[in-house]
This record gives sequence, C-alpha cells and structure tokens, in this order.
Amino acid sequence: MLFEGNERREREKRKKSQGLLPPGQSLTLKWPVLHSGSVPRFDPDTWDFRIRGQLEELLRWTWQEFNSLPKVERTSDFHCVTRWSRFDNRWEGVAFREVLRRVRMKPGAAYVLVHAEQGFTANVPLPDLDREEVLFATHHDGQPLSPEHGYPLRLIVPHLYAWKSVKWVRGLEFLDHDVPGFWEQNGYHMYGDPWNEQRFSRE
Ligand SMILES: Nc1nc2c(c(=O)[nH]1)N[C@H]1C(S)=C(S)[C@@H](COP(=O)(O)O)O[C@H]1N2
Ligand SMILES: [Mo]
Repeated sequence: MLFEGNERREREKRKKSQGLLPPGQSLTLKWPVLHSGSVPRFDPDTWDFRIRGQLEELLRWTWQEFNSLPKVERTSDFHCVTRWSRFDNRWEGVAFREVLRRVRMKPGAAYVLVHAEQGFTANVPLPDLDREEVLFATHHDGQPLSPEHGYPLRLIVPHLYAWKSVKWVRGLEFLDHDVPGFWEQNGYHMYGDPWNEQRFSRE
C-alpha cells in the first residue's frame, strides 16, 4: 500500500494521536539521506555477503545467491536519531530469519556486528535481529533502493534508531560479547531504543 498526499497526512495524524511517534521526533514526508562517507559503487560480480564469527561454519554468498533467497514484504516506521521519523515504509527483501536459518551458530553467539562497505559497522544484540520485521531490504515503496539509500542491500531494524539500519550491508559477525560499531564509537548509544530516547551514550 502506498500512502500519497492527503491520505498519507491523515494516516500520519492518526498514528501520531495513537502515540506511534517516539518522544522528541518530528514526522517528515520526504526521505532524507544520511550517512558517513561516500555512496559506494555496486559490482554484482565481486559483491559478496560474508557471515563469520562464533559459527560452526563460515558462509559466503555471491549477489546471485543472496538475491535468490525467498523474499518478504514488511511495512514499518523509521526513526532517525537526528529527530526525523518516516511512517509506513514498505520494504521488500530477505527476512533476517531466512538468513539466520542457514547459519550454524556456536552456543555463545549473542551479538552481531553488522558490516557494510567502507568498513562501516553497527552492533545489534542477536534477539533484536531475530524478529519478524527485521529484513535485508532490496526495495522501498515498490522501487529498487536508490544508491544513496543503500542499493543493492540494506538492513532494516525498525524498533531501533535508524543508524542500526545499515546501508550497503556486506556481512554479519556473530560475537559472544557486545562491541561498539561506527556511530557507537562516535558517541551514539550502544542499543538505541527510540522509545526511551537512547540517543547518546553520555547523556
Ligand atoms: N553504511 C552505512 N549505513 C548507514 C549509515 C552510515 O553512515 N553508513 N548511517 C545510518 C544513519 S545515521 C541513518 S539515519 C540511516 C539513514 O538512512 P537513509 O539515508 O536511507 O535515510 O542510515 C544508517 N545506515
Ligand atoms: Mo541517523
């Protein structure tokens, strides 16, 4: 379902009055672009997705292998720590659980460091990824992701601030302890719950 113009604004008003906008956030109709570094180029011949760390067996998939995994659609809200939110984004892609099903973890694995192009990382506890609504998205509102929004693949973790929704994702590292990712090393909160305004680690 796509929400256009008045219909979209009506729906936003309704959701706002239902308390679905986290504290300190404002709604945006547009979709801002936010990241550190440049927009990477996608080469389907050299792209791979690596899963490593506390595993019985390391995995490596080519673009063709990853992209042929079963797809799902999920609609969710998006909350950036810089105080904008966007309701009702329709994402299409591969469910995190679809990937997890193929991973043989060691018993201690409890955290994931998500890896992206150019060395970008974000840390997320495994239970926060092992959720119905978490996916590796290839499409947004019916269109392929644009390069600046993460083409060809980005993670979507709707219940955490959007810096955990890693663009240009290239792999997962399973760990038995939590380590800070890129923004977390730069002062952002280790967990990042928008409902509790976990924006920065020293606040
Ligand atoms: N690879 C990568 N992914 C990233 C970031 C980044 O710097 N690098 N920034 C994050 C932040 S802070 C936000 S708010 C969202 C923004 O996604 P958008 O540009 O599609 O709106 O991407 C997240 N994913
Ligand atoms: Mo952000």
